[in-house]
Amino acid sequence: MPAYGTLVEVAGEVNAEVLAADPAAAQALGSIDRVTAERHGAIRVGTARELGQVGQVFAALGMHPVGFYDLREAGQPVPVVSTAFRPVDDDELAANPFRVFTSVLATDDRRFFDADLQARLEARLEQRELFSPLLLALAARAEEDGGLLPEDAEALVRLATAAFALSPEPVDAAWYAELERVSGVAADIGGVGSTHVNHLTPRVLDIDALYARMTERGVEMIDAIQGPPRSAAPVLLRQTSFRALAEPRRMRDADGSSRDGSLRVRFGEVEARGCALTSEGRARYDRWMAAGGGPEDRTALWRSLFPEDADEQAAAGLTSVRWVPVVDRPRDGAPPARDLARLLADGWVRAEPVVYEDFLPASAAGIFASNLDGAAPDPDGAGEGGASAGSSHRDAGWLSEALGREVLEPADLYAAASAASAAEAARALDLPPLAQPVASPAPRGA
Ligand code: OOG
Ligand code: NI
Repeated sequence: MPAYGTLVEVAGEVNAEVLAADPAAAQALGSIDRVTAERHGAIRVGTARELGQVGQVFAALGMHPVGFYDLREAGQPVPVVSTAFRPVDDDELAANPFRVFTSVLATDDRRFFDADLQARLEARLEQRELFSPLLLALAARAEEDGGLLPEDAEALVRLATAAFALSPEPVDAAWYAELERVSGVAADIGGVGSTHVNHLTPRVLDIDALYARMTERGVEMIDAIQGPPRSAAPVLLRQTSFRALAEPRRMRDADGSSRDGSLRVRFGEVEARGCALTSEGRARYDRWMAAGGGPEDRTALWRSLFPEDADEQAAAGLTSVRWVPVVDRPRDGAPPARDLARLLADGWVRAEPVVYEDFLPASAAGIFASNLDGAAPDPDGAGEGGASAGSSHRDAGWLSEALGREVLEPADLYAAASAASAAEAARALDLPPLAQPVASPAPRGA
């Protein structure tokens, strides 16, 4: 990955500094071991069949499809829909939450591909084999048996690693260029014979510091950090990336000869994670995203929607937290209240943030778009019409069917974690079941 070493080095420096300044605060959203090991990758495939195979490979590693992202609907549309494969159990997330943002091309979407191009594209995709039968068989066995013998496990890792590596095969230059006129992402998927990890993203504890330092080192970053503004009580996800660098690739011309060429496809990205949101919290984020305005207005709007204090956010019902009983709190006569916000204020419980483990569609679109060569194509160009005419049907149900596995809903996972902790806290404090704080609607005029 171009400049990956620099990115990981700078992320490590920044994390060490944030940790030294305040170890407890630095680890509020995961231990330094987790954060240091934490990566997300991104891959792109062409068909429902290929997506199903990806699902099998990741299932062998305990990674499940979570979330549905429609990048075709973004401000800068890309002809894919996506999910993320990741662990879902608390223990596994705490140890290593490795996730892979996985996109599949919508070849039947008339806003991007006319019927002729669709047919030629699908014919090529049907012919290629991203994963060998042996890899798929080993993955199925690993999933079924909950593991493999050491030599089989080694073979699985070796085959899977090779399947996600950049291929040295020459690229059909004319075909690649034809797809690139529709979308650089379409070319990266359908213009080559295999898939590859597009980027591998480390996590950093201060993304503003990282952005400045990468710029100082001469790496050209994209214009902005995607996601919410900087905050003392971060929520969701902030991301930034640097532009894809030209990498040498062999190109094949129409006469069958091959030559040295280059493609800009793989890039570097970094992320900072915050607390997961409740449905009201998410509604506020969506409202903030929809609001226009310059950076200062947008930051002011954000501050009016989200308090700058993690406990206040939790008590206001905006964030998903684990309610942890404070068992050694002195009993000073007054019985504990039967209300989580009150219990928090009175010191009977602590609110531990549930880390946001997923992605953001608008940020993802920004990351995709900022790394494409040239201007974004007109999404209405290929098709017969307006913004949503010609869109092919895709939703979480479609993804589940393509995968043969249920695509989980992130909000359900966060709500379940929070509810389970509330039930445990109630038991520990000898209280009846405790409801989550209910958020009031966002302040008017905000
Ligand atoms: C995926 C782009 C989105 C993220 O972190 O939101 C993404 C891609 O480039 O394949 O990686
Ligand atoms: Ni990414």
